[in-house]
Amino acid sequence: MKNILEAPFIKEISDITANMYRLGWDERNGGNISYLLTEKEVSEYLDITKVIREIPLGFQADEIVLNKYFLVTGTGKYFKNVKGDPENNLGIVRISNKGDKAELLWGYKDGGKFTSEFPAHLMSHAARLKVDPLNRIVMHTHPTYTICMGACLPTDEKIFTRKLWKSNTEAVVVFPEGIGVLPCMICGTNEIGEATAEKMKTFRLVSWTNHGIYGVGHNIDEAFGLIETVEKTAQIYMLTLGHVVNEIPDEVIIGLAKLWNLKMMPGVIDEK
Ligand code: 2HA
Ligand code: ZN
Repeated sequence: MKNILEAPFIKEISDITANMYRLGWDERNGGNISYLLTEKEVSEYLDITKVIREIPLGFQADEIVLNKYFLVTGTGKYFKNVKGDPENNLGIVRISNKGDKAELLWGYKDGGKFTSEFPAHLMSHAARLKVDPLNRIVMHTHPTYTICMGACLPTDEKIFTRKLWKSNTEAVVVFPEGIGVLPCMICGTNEIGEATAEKMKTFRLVSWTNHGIYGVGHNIDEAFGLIETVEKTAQIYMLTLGHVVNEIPDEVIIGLAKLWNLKMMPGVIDEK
């Protein structure tokens, strides 16, 4: 059996959490990541018949994630500490075949458990897997300018999407389907999980007003790249708010979508 601390997925999540902390997005225990692993990947490092503990989920997991393996950041744990101590700050769980429990195979060494946002993560995985079987990552973080921008706009995904597309020519290219928006809600609940997963049927990005953002992808780079592009664009928006003279013309946004053969979220730009 190989040493799990040398597994590429442990290295990737350790590197990205350290990076996100350094970006100032994940204060204290802010942010959480879940990474869908294959049985083959896990079996190279762990005896998958050895369950350390069973942890109740508190909700019924969707059929599509039953018996699936997830690497998940721990509740109350700090992104800045993951790299130095992966076994305390991370865990690998398998969703039980009844979908009511998580079977801990590794990690949460001090007796901890998965993030309080695991309902939103697991429900989002299920929603994305139904539209994109290659999706593996759900990433949640608190990027400063994205939160500022959400506070300055009505909770309307067409308006949020339009402001982003009009501020940075990369935006429409990176997320032509737009960004989903939820109003301010109580986090850590099944309700916000269900609302997020509903948005994930159409969007790879969901803004939680006054809180942060969710991004998904086939791998860490993709999920991070989506969020990073929103945050960079939100920074441009916030720094120019009230001063803009040169807003990106609608024709340029339409031209970019044509050039890259992208299907834009309807109703955001008047395509005439
Ligand atoms: O885990 O980010 O949304 C801390 C949070 C809650
Ligand atoms: Zn959060």
